[in-house]
Amino acid sequence: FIMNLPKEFLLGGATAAYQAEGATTKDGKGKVAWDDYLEKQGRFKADPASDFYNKYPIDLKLSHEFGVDAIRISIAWSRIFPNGDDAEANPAGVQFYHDLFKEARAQGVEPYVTLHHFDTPDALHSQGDFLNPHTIESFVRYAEFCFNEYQEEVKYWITFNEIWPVTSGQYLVGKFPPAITYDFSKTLQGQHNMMVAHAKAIKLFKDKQYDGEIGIIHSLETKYPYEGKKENEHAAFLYDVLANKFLLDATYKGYYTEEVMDAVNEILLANNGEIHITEEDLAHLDAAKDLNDFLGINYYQSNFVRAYDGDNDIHHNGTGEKGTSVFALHGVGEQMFDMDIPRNDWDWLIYPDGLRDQMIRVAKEYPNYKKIYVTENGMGYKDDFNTELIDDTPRIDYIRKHLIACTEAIDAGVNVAGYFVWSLMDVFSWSNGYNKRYGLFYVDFDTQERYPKKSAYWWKQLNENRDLS
Ligand code: BGP
Repeated sequence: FIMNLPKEFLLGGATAAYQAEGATTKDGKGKVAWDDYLEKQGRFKADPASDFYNKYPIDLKLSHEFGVDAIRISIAWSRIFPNGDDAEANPAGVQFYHDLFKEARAQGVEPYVTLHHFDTPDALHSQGDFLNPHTIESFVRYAEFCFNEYQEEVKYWITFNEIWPVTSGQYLVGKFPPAITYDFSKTLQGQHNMMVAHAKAIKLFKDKQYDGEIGIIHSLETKYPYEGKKENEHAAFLYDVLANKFLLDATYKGYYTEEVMDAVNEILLANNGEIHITEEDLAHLDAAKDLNDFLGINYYQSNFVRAYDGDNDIHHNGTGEKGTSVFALHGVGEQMFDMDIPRNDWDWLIYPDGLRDQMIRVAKEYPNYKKIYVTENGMGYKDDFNTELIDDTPRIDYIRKHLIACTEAIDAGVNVAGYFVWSLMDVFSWSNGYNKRYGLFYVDFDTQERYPKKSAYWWKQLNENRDLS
């Protein structure tokens, strides 16, 4: 068992356009559904967020200085095509990302670029988002534009960030626009359609022989039966299919196994839902199943699941009031919180073993996976600001334990190539606003000053000595 991180193991930091950039209406950027949704909600806005639109040279310089060798950035689709499917690209938006990527290269920070991170242009989102096939076509066209335009600067591409969280946020939990609840048909159809869009985009990338690598990011929270009980095993399995395995099958098998479809149909039957999967869709999935150069896993927590037959009942803890989370899906299962496992103020269970187990499972069940990066992992924490040193020891402990989980997976034979901490600097959180901080660098959102936290100094040292003990 290795306690040292391999020398070549990549250490990066993650961000996303809408959560970092601000400037939501600048230089011709088109609207996204979040703009109106957040305004109506009235709790917080995504402007100026971390003002990354203007401050990126500072964040990249800090990355360079503190041993952050790669940065996950996403392109805001609506900066490039304000309505998602415009005939012409918006020159100012296109230029912004050239400048950003060039600056990353100048600082020796490798950009890993996500094409879609929860921010479909409103013009397409309001027409059904990915439930509408036109959005699939528009996405592929936007992807091709980016592959072409940024081919000199970008060598690592990611099609989608977290298909399950975005579709469930939109159609099941109702915490993301259009805030629909308990609609299993839309949730599953949305997942499937986004996978078709992914398959088409990577096929195109490979057919046109762009230089570099391409992959997809799934949020994979490991589902364990509550109290290890037999009667809860099926619930954990159903929930795993819904959130993980449906997407993994689409990614790496190119079809849904009978076991997975049985589970999907059981969930849909219990909730009066339906899904449409055509032969043509399956042909697209099949053509792409061996083209993923890497899988990004975003991992924050695992879930312990108990069988549940009551009504759908979700309370999303979006305030950090510990103990308020409820997540119970009719005919699927209920998440339990009373185990002897630490959790943060948002009720996210801190369970590094789940990351190791998940990576081992992917390698075993999907042997054509090639390579894994942890593309997000980190700890939401209410940091106390002071000008001396922001002491975020619990975050350091969290990151260290999850990196150890990576070494355990490597030791078990899994090809884990790197880890991106969420987040590089503090950013805006979709459903929590600004009190749930994740960054190595503290952002004073009033002045937009950056301050390295204790975790940033620890990270710098880790990158040098690779010592996890
Ligand atoms: C992931 C998203 C990120 C980020 C992170 C933390 O689901 O990809 O965008 O937000 O979770 O989540 P939260 O901000 O809800 O704590």
